[in-house]
Amino acid sequence: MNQDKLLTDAQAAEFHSNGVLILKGFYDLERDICPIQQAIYEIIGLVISKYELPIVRPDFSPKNFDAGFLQLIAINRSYGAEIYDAIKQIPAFIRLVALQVHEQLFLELRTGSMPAVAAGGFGIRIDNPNEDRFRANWHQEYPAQLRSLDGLVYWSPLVTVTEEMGPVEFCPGSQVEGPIPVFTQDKNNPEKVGAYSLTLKDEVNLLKKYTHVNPLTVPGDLVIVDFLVLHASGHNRSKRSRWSMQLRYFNFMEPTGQSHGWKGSYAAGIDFSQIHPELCAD
Ligand SMILES: O=C(O)CCC(=O)C(=O)O
Ligand SMILES: [Fe+2]
Repeated sequence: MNQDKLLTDAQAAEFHSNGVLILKGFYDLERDICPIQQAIYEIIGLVISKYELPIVRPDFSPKNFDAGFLQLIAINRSYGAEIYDAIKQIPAFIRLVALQVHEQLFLELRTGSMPAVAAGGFGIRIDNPNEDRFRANWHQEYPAQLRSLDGLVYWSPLVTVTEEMGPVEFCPGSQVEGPIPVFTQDKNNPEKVGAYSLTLKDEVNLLKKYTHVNPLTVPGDLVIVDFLVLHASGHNRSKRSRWSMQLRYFNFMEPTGQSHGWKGSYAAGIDFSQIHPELCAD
């Protein structure tokens, strides 16, 4: 493993205090990010051809890799789901998931850990304008992912995120709450299912206790998020989808994860309430 540290002491301290840390320009755009954007462009093209859609696109560039996508989902929203499921299988994306720097960051932030990649815990979100069904409610990552209590989300945008696109909102410092009980149904949004339906017990009061930040990021930036920090999707009120990558790492050494055998949550077909009945507020 690389002996040079990736983080300064000040950055590590900021992460330990806030539960969230932004590393500007962390990835090499040409090497790490552009091949993923190019493959998404090609897959959108394959779906346009397959359904013989009357959509004409400019040639690929990293700035317009999603050209045609909004027209495509306007014709049929299910074409978007086809693309969403496909793109997490892009080899360049899987290479990014497994980059050694992710393991090294974990080791620097979690002393004595043995880092692990959360199976089924990586993907590429497409937050479409004015679409609420797949917006993440205020949540902690742990109930939605399980694996281990002290995991990290590595979040990185594929587009320049503007205020109108609804950047992710965080409550710095809220990881000190520890795991918070959740309701397994969202009464206000009955269309939400699985991890999307979880809602925090006593959400209103919890959210008042902390300041909220919603940092703007650009491709190449990395946001590291503690599995216990409160965060939520913003509302995309722009005219472009907000494309972003999520990778999740956990720690084989952490006792709660060990006790349930590092089980996954909804995406692994597991009923979270069976593993942690004490965290179910229903
Ligand atoms: O990108 C979003 O809107 C939410 C991301 C999130 O909750 C996560 O990456 O864990
Ligand atoms: Fe999350």
